[in-house]
Amino acid sequence: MEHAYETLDPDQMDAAVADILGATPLLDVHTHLFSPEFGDLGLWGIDDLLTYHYLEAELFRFAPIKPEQYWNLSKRQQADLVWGTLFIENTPLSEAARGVVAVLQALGIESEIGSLKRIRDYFREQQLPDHISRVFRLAGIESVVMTNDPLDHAEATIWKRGVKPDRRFQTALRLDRVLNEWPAHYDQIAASGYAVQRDGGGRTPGELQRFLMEWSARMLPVYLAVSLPDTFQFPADDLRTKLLTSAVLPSCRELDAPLALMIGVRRQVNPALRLAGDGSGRADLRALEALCRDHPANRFLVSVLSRENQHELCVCARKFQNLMPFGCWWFLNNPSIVEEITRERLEMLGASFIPQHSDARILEQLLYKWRNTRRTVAPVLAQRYRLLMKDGWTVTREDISRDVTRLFRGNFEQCTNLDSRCSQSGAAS
Ligand code: RAT
Ligand code: ZN
Repeated sequence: MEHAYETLDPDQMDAAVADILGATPLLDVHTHLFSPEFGDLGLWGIDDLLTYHYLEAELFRFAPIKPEQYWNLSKRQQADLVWGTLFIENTPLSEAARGVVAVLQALGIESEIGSLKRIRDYFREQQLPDHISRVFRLAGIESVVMTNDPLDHAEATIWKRGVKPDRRFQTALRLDRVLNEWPAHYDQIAASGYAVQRDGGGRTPGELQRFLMEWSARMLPVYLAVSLPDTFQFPADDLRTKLLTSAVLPSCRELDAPLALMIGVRRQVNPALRLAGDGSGRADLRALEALCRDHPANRFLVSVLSRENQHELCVCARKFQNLMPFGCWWFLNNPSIVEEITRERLEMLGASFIPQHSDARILEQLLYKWRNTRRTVAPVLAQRYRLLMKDGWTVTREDISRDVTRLFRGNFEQCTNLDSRCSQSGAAS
């Protein structure tokens, strides 16, 4: 148990872990951000921050306005209403609301009551490229992974122009429309020259693979991804199983890329709220066991939305080398729940998981979401080290650094096999 390096005392642990977490540039493995090349698809600034769908859901709890009336307002009017309701008439106590306050503080903007004009002036003066660099630096983030949908018309048009995203923004090929809404979208794929059918029959498997490979050549995704309902079953006698096994999983193998599964969303529980109208439900993780067991040559990055599924996910990860749990997703991204899940994962998986991603939709959210993550994870990690020391192990700064790097970078790099894929393709990033 001798280490060559300086060992730490238990009472130095909180500060040491916080320092190391603060100084390590992290990878954000799932966001909805876009690099500047995607123009207006990339959201930033105060009006986008205030109209974040997490805050819109909260607005309807505090203001009598009906969703239809809200959607008829301009974005600026919506932002005024959210600000007035959640920040002036009420205290911004929720995580999403506190997040806006933390962003303003991180950027050095004074947010005295009623100063929305001053905040808007600040953002109007920013030049996007410099602003992005500043936000990344202040958030301690090296790169983020976008969510890229080849069946989104506006986005696909930009890709077809041959865009090469800023290298701090990596790509993930999103498959929700393919795997969850095939009957509504297969004709879009067919219209672009692939012989796919509504029932998934005929030449569909090969042609869908060809579609995925061509879009992957264009996007260079670090992984393919899909969100799945709480009712997800696998294998099942359904179109999703057919498309997964005949086209998506083989494409992932050919690309040597993992498939990210985000399981447990109940889309449009209240459609009137649009993006804010989704809910969560407990999933049957036997489906995940079957996927990992029956497809050992595939790798899976997995996040589950229901709090009740978290322990089962850890158990499942102990059984399958090809499963990498990641993040505390969406309704779970609250300090109390992140703390609980992270502790559980450390206890069951050591450092073999990815603790968090931001799911940021608006650039500046990186500031509060990563600040919160560091704040919440640091004491949980420190407590593990203290327990280890009590049991007779010595812990050095180098140990902590190695663990933090593994948790927030190495596990993702290993799962996406980025080093080897880049060296094989000669790619620069
Ligand atoms: O967290 C969110 O912003 C959700 O709206 C979803 O986008 C979710 O993260 C997803 O990727 O489906
Ligand atoms: Zn997301």
